[in-house]
Amino acid sequence: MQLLWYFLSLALPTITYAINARNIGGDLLSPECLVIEIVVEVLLASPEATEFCESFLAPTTTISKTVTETSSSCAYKYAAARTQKNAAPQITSEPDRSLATPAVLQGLPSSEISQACSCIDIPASDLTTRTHTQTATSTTKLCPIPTTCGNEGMQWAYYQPPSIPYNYNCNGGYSWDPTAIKDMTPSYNSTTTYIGLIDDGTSDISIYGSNQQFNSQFFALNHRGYIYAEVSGDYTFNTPGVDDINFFWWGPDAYSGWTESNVNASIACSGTSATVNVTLLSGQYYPIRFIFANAEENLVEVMSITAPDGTVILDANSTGSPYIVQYSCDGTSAKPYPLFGQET
Ligand SMILES: [Ca+2]
Repeated sequence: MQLLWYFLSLALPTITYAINARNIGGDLLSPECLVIEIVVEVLLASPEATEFCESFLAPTTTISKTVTETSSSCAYKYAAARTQKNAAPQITSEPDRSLATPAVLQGLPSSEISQACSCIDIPASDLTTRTHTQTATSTTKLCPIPTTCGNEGMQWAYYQPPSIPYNYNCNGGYSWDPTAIKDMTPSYNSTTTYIGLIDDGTSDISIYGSNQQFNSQFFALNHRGYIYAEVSGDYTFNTPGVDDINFFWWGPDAYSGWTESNVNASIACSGTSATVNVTLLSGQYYPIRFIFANAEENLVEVMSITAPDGTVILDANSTGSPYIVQYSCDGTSAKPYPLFGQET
């Protein structure tokens, strides 16, 4: 058959110019059909030709379909894998080629099959539109992931309030009113992505990687920021021990109005762990505040925040994350704190 097409192609100019009124079944043939007249005649004699050509010539329409997938796990440790994905649409159904190609057309390229089929003059009304479905895949995140904008970490400030009482050997029964630093201008402030400080308090110290050295006695640290709840559930705030005193607030009181009486957890001169469980809702920022103070010598400030799935959100080894921030990028869902020294 391919040999036949080859010779027909060579003869095309001669045949085209030599066309007389030839017809098949009473219809005039176009020059293109005359060239393949033999094929067309065989095709017309083929009992399956019409049905095949109707299928082959049928116009197509394409519809787009989106399949949405949702991640099955919702936890901090899976956050890196929960990226939004929009796969390119792909044709998932080919044109209907279920009918066998008539023997006379076998081995020919689609363009020539199409030409031959068009020569048998099938009414357009007999051509049933085929449908292609293009499927795009969209993966949605079950859990929101906040954006970052240089807002990672907590703000902290160093003070030496004269109100910190002596407490040699941290013998217990210790108290100090942290509101003393609300309107006190700190001698230093910065940000940190981790919390944790242990020292013997016999000389000046660096705090949270600062280049500056600080007096390690009779000082207070004020840390404030927000925790972003990636998942809903109980978050654990833990202080395994302290020397000399530690305070923790969360929620609106942590932003403004924090006092000794509304503190969510406080611990002084203790090697015993203090734990607070708070229920947070996914997708929300919550103010958090830690205030630590040391009197003489040894100082121990150790604390952590653990998510419901066991992921440690904040401790002495934490690095920057979108879950502990100074403020939200939109400036409203976690509004910036006032300047240190101007807190209420
Ligand atoms: Ca101490």
